[in-house]
Order: sequence, then C-alpha cells, then structure tokens
Amino acid sequence: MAWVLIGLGSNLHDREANLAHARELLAARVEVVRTSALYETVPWGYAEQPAFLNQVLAGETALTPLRLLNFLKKIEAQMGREKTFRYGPRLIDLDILAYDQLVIRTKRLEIPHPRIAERAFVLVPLVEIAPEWVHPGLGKTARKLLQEISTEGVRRW
Ligand code: PH2
Ligand code: MG
Ligand code: MG
Repeated sequence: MAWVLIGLGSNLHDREANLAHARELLAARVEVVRTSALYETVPWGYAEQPAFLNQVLAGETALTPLRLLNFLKKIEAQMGREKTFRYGPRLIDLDILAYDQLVIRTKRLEIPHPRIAERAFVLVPLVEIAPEWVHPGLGKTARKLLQEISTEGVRRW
C-alpha cells in the first residue's frame, strides 16, 4: 500500500456537498486515514471567481500513481466537472499532492504537486494533518514550507 496526500477543492454550487461527495467516491480506492478541516480560501491564480473550499486527506491506496490519477479524473468527470481554463472555477478538483516519497516529473503527472510550496490553501490543511511530512523534492517539512509563506486568505470554514 502507498501513502498518499490528496488535495480537494471546489468553488461552484454547494461546495461543502461537493467535497463530501468526492470523499465518498474516493473511499472506493483510498482508505482515508486523516482528514483536515475545511478551509475557505481566496482564489489563487485567477481572482475573478468565487472563494474555494479546500481540504487535504491522507490515506492509503493500492493504486499506482497513474491509476490513482485516472481514478481521480474519473471522479471529477462523474461529478460533472466541466472544462474551464487554467486556475478557473471548478465543481471539484482532486489533486495528488504526494505519493510515498516519490518524485515523478512527466507531462501527465507531477508528484509532488508542483505548486505545493507556494499555496497556503494546500499547506494550511496539510500541516493540520501531516506537519512532519517531508517534501521529497525540497527536503523540507510541510510545517517549514508553511512558515515561509503568508497564510492570508485562508480561514477555517
Ligand atoms: N485551485 C486552482 C486555482 N486556484 N485557489 C484556491 N484558493 N483553491 C484552489 O483549490 C485553487 C485555487 C487550480 O487547481
Ligand atoms: Mg488543483
Ligand atoms: Mg487538478
């Protein structure tokens, strides 16, 4: 079994229900061990859109990284996510943040997620459930990475 960190986000329709639905569907292939609180977060990357609800889960899965990616995409599609644009609004977004201590850099899949270190909406919930997790590319704990950025715009829901 692999240890994975998964980021959830939603900023359309009933955000809380969307996250809950995604967690239910995830449970088919990911045994969720830790669940952060929900955080309401100011949109990052593209400002003119509704605020997000974000959450991070830690759990175990037997899926390989690519199969996990496909599984997450399937859930997004099943929930009715429509294509918008980069950093744009979304009903549900499920991102692999980390998979064991693997570093993968391919066109389809980048693990750890390439922008973890810049994003308080990921690091705040991540530190809540796994402060001692070490980013395998940067060699720093989640706690340390969070100390290096501002947490403005991220509040507990
Ligand atoms: N996701 C994005 C772009 N911007 N901003 C916040 N606050 N939360 C997100 O989950 C988010 C975002 C693209 O995946
Ligand atoms: Mg994302
Ligand atoms: Mg995504």
